Amino acid sequence: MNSILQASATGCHPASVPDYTPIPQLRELQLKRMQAVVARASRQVKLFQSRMADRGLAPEDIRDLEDVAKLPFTEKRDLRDTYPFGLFASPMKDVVRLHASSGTTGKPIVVAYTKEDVDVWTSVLVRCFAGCGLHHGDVIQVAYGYGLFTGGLGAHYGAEALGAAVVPTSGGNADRQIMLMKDFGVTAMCCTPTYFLHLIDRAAELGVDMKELPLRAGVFGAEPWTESMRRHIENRSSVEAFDIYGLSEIIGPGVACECRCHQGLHIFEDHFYPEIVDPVTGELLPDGSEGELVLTTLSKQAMPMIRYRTRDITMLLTGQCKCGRTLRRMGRIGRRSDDMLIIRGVNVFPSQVESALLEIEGTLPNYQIILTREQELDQMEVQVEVTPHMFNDKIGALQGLQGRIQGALDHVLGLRVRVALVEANSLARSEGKAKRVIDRRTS
Ligand code: DLL
Repeated sequence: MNSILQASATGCHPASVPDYTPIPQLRELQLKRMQAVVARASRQVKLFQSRMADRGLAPEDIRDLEDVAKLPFTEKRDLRDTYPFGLFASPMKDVVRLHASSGTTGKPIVVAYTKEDVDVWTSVLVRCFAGCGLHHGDVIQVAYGYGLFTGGLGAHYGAEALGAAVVPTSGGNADRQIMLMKDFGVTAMCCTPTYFLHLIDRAAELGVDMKELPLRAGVFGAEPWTESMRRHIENRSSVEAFDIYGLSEIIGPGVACECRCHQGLHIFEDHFYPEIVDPVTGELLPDGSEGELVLTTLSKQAMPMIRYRTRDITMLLTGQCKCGRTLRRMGRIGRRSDDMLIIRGVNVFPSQVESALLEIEGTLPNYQIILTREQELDQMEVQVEVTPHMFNDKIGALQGLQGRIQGALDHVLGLRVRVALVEANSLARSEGKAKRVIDRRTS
């Protein structure tokens, strides 16, 4: 069947047609785009230029897709070291949007988009939604955060371009979310899976039966979740739950998404070139092996990313999906190879907590992060040892210190956390590496 017919036969939006490109044509397109992006980054991005020179590589050395493995990696550290605009390949006058995500210490990492980049981003989101069976006429509530986080605006533009009616609630205020879902006849919900679980619980408390709502799809991502969470969500509401994946450095949500077969997430390979590498050696692994996902943006203008080490552990699945899409699929992301935590969809590195505490007088460099899940929502408590002098001081001084720590953490993490002050030497010491994080969440 030709691809347009196939797309319409499966009820897809016309924008999904690239999902069915025959594989040889897709590989040809990837190579052409790979060569163009490597040439662009070599011309415009100093760091990439010098790494290519160090390896004695020129853009012309990329003759086929196997040559991609010769290219240098890019890491989160590179974004931090070139903060804020050092990896841009477009002049600021061509940039129409900036987003930011947590870095490993105080400063965030910054990502930029030209108008063409926003259009590509929108188009991949349309393809995600179409793959979830959504279309013109759906009412899509976007409860991912709007702002520097890519979730809200990314999903919003895609849903609007799909022809759906968008309800841009952003995160928070569960009672209002539930009221709008009910009153506006919302048919699809976009949010983190744990937030949706929280909404299910809250709806039950309010006497709203989630199974009675016209909701039929949930597009959940931004944090790891499991098959058992999917079952739980689908048993307690009327939604079919879809996994959507993405990261700011590459584009935001929309790098990959499940289709209705739920056999892995299709990667929009015409824009993002995937590889799986050994997380320790960086060596390329064959399809079907578990390892770290490495992505290259094939069409990004403002900030191309070459062989970006996502730190997300997954595998590329072999074989074709029953839906007929030729795009390769990846498995769920179950874990990361670094220490990044995801709390209510917000990325947090223990090192950010540490650098914030180091700025505050009266604290000791001993702290512990305790993660729990209350009413389906992640909670983070930071226990901080304070100097004996502080502890002997008046209550007011301790409260003042607690407030300062709270303020500093809110500022650095962009997340409300609890702060508990504890006496010096009261936190358990480990013999080797300090155990900074105690994760009591259960999936
Ligand atoms: O979380 C983008 C996004 C928004 C994706 C909304 C999906 C939905 P960042 O804040 O840069 O971007 O965080 C990216 O979150 O490297 C993964 O570790 C994790 N992550 C994102 N989606 C999933 C998922 C957005 N479906 C980091 N499953 C990534 C597991 C996910 N982890």
